[in-house]
Amino acid sequence: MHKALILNGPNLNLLGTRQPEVYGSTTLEMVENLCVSHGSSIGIDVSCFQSNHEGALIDAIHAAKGDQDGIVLNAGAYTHTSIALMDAIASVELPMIEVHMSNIHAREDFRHVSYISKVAVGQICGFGARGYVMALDGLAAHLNCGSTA
Ligand code: DHK
Repeated sequence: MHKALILNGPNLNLLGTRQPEVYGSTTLEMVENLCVSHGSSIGIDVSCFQSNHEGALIDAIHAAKGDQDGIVLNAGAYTHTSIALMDAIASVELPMIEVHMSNIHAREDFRHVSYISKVAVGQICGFGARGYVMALDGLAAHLNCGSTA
């Protein structure tokens, strides 16, 4: 059985009440429960962590090396700013799928840039909570086949 970390960044603890017209009504707890149950159905043991702090997210990425087989990351606004998170992912050499609830490409220009994408296997955005399930499927394909093609 593979192991994957679902890692959520700043403000995602407010899912469910935060701008529901953008991020939907699904809470972070619901997202995490969905990931755990979907993971077990496809042979992935899922752990979840959320932090509003860049350093705590970097520490979680470092701790995943040797413990996890892959990461599903919604870095929130750090997506668009954090070279440190990008470097952390590159450093641990774990496959990472980037997720966003909203379609960042259909929003403000500053959300179109993702440092995270540069070190991601792929990006899923615009599908709300379902995006995390799609990311786990993508990670499973990558881990089982060495690619998502
Ligand atoms: C979440 C955030 O907090 C924003 O800063 C990103 C992302 C988009 C999301 O859609 O999940 O720009």
